[in-house]
Amino acid sequence: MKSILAASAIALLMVGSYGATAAEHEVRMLNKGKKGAMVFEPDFVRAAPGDTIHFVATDKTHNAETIKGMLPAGAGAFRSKTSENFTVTLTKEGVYGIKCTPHYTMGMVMLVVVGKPVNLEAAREVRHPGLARGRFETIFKNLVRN
Ligand SMILES: [Cu+2]
Repeated sequence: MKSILAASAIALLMVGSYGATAAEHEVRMLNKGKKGAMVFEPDFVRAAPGDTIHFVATDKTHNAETIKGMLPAGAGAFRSKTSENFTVTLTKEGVYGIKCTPHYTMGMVMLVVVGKPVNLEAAREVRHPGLARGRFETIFKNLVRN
């Protein structure tokens, strides 16, 4: 019993020192959501450095891939497997543009802002095909307003 208590106390201390501010965010990949067909829901996440994003394959045929030009300097690009859940921890501050590879032109995109949006201007200049362009315009407008 004593050792269990000691282990719990150590675990609590570790949570206190390492995990106090790290949050988990869930983004569902959907065929149909509140904003229409082929969406990430939510399509905007405000996070802190060290937070974790869970992409949930609620519907199949979707994935999450970083968009070229929409990543903070030094951040790693990623591309998840289609129809599978995917988890990523984001440590670099800045704006992360994310698309579903098969449904990019249908506007299946989202944005994560980690800490300060240090690469916002560069990210806004990236050109997008089809419906992705309008969706990003709306997301960026809301980001600047808030
Ligand atoms: Cu998709």
